[in-house]
Amino acid sequence: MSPATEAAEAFHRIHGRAPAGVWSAPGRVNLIGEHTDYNDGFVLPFALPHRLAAAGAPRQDGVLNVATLGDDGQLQHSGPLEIASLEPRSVAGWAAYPAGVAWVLRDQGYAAGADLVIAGDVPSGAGLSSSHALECAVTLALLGLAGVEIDGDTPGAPDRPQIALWVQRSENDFVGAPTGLLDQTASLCCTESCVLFLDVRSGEMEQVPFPLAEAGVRILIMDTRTKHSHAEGGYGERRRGTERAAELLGVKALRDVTLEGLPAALAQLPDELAPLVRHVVTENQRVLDVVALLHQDKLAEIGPHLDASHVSMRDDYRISTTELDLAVDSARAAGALGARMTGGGFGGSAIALVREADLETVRSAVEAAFDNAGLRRPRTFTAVPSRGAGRDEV
Ligand code: GAF
Repeated sequence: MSPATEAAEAFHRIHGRAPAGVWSAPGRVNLIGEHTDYNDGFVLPFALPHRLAAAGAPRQDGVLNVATLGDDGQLQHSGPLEIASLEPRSVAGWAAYPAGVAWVLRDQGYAAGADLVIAGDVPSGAGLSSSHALECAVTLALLGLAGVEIDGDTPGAPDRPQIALWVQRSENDFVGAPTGLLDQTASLCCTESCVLFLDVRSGEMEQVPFPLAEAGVRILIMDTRTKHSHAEGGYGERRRGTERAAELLGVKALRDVTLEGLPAALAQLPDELAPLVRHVVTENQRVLDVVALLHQDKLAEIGPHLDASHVSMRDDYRISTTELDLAVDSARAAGALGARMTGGGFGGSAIALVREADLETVRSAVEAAFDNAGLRRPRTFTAVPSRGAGRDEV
């Protein structure tokens, strides 16, 4: 059953009537371009086939009421959230995400209440952006229930990049997570069969074809099912480090440091900041190099850039973990063409580019490596670039 049908059926069970509509949004993997988004740089994500769907109906009393259906079939309820009284940090746990977007939409003049039921299959806590899938699905649902269809002909309707900025605001200011624009833009703007080349500074986007089947390769996702306790603090600390480095270098953002200017920039920086800058500057270049290879139909040749990206995150940005390194190293040793951790780091998932014929060998080798190390096996699956968020027919 699709997430949309599942959400619609659950809505019917809970509320005794059909929902007025269903909207869904995907999780993402980032192919390359990590921790570059908040440095005004480049990213290259694609949307997963995994989605979260929000089935909803309007309410007239200004209350947002959200229920989510967990993997175990259990429902969790947010309790009634009065939209007019929402304040930053006033809601804890998963309900902070839907409450946060309702808070932002209130400022945009959309303050009506809704009953929402969420269902879907984006793995949570896997670094695959389930929180952004939730935020994007809820945003589209609240807008849709207010009569605003983003791809329709509603006059003055916000476009997808505008909605991504609203979702970022809800995450930064309401939830309190200092994240960049990568995840919500991926969830909203990615398209089937393509990776999204986004220049975060200018907002320019290009859908770059990513023909995995034609190239005879697959992307293997390895969810290590780990999250390390320093994840929250570590992200903000890295972000502040890069902002401080930009300040010391007298540039608006690290995007303004070129590869040619990198040695001189590094010489000006304290030891603790130099590796962060080296990661961001070289990672931006790796995104450009991968896009250039994809433009030349050389998908199977991007592997070395994925490898270099992982080494840079492990050694310079210091956001990898034992499990992520083991997933990457064992996949590479078993014949993957390239591999790297994806997302914010400190746990979560790694990806490997694998020749179709080598897929099972690589998967088994990764599992064996975790067995031998006495670590819980990662959950592994392949994924193809899929459509972005939108309204579903059920
Ligand atoms: C997390 C953040 F939410 C993104 O904005 C991005 O910074 C990413 O980590 C690292 O590239 O997913």
